[in-house]
Amino acid sequence: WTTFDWQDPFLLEQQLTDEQRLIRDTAKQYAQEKLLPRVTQAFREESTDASIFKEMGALGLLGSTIKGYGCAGVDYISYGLIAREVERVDSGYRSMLSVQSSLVMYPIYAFGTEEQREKYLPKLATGEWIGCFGLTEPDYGSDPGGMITRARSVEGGYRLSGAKMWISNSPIADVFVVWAKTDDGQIRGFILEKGMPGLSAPKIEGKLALRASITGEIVMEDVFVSEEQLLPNVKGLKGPFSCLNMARYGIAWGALGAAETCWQTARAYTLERSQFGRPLAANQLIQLKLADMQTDIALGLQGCFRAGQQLCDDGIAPELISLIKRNSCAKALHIARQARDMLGGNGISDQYPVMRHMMNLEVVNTYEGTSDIHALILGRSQTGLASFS
Ligand code: TGC
Ligand code: FAD
Repeated sequence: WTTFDWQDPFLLEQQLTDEQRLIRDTAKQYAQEKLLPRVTQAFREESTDASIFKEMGALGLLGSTIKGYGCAGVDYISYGLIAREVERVDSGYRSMLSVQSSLVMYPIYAFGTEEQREKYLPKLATGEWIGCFGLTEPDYGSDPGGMITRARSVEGGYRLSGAKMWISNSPIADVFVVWAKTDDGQIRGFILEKGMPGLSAPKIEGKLALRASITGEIVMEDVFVSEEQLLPNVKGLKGPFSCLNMARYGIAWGALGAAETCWQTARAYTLERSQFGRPLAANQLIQLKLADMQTDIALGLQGCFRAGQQLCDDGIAPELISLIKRNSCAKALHIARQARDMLGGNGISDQYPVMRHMMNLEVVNTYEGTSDIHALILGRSQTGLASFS
């Protein structure tokens, strides 16, 4: 028998390569030293520090799985480990990282021309340019196939009209990857740039979650884009969904990072605080909650690791990504709610990170496909019946 490592029951640490550990340590040091000290204020004031993109870029954290074009070219387990470390501090910071990496750089890399890759990827990799991804519309969220945004063919290109809603980074974005239907009803991807006539991106005010990450709309009033701005190598919903596969995989790791912070905070707090003459942590009800947190996080991380191995090897089924995204978000949200409760009155103070994580995780459980939408994807996979069509 070996000794039980209560913080790492499956010894995930031993399953990582030296390179993966090094990348993880770099991300961890950055997140703890540079992001953690500013998150409370940023969340309180609902302010997004755009310089974070350049800081992440300098460390090779943006578009990190892409090979070439100034990107680090790391493997998918490393990408997951980066997301976990950043989200250990705040889901909003991980959101900034995932949108730039998986939803903007990935489609340009996977579906763009060589000219588009060379023009956009190096500046997105350094964080000099900030990107956003416009799929959701005011009337089409879970069902993006119904989108209204149109790209009408005109001489030399297209004119885009429509509105996108709930778009991370859009008010500060330089580059907009937007999905629209062309005259033949096909969904196609377009790269728009800040300053194009008819393009605006107003901020959405009053969010009670993910407040360190700016969110906005994308409003397009007959925006002209030339033929060169079309992503030529994909048609249909599989374009945006392929990007979502990558981002959802990162979220599955990231949400567990947030959960780990909540678990560790609750453990430390209940060891320190006494009621009825003994530490809270001495009570069975508290230990049960700690055991559940430990179990869900450890099993969840192992699932993410296995999914990462599949991505690195022969590829992965999107349904498995739905499974881990849904599982991580649901478990993390439950852990955050339990941790908040275990801190009593202090649990609602921003002097502790748990309520901020709890509110953020409401969003993480909703975006990139809600928990129930991922359940329906898994339901379809085992019954052969699509409940949503
Ligand atoms: P369906 O008929 O299932 O599929 C249509 C076409 O798409 C293909 N496809 C996929 N391809 C690659 N990866 C996947 N995961 C794919 N899922 C589907 C499919 O093969 C088909 O291709 P083809 O060639 O046969 O046409 O489509 P549906 O309209 O019935 O879809 C239903 C459903 C529920 C699965 C889907 O609409 C869905 O996933 N809805 C959730 C929407 C969503 O996730 N939105 C996310 C917006 S972006 C965001 O939230 C960013 S937040 C980022 C941050 O801040 O961190
Ligand atoms: P709806 O689709 O209206 O769903 C409402 C409820 O109905 C949910 O509980 C859902 O599960 C349920 N529901 C829907 N259909 C069914 C069904 N068939 N059966 C049973 N239940 C169903 N989008 C982007 O494109 N880019 C971004 O960068 C982006 N960033 C975001 C950032 C934030 C802070 C937020 C909050 C959202 C962001 N989104 C983004 C949008 C996000 O992806 C959508 O909010 C999400 O997909 C859900 O869509 P909806 O809000 O329209 O909800």
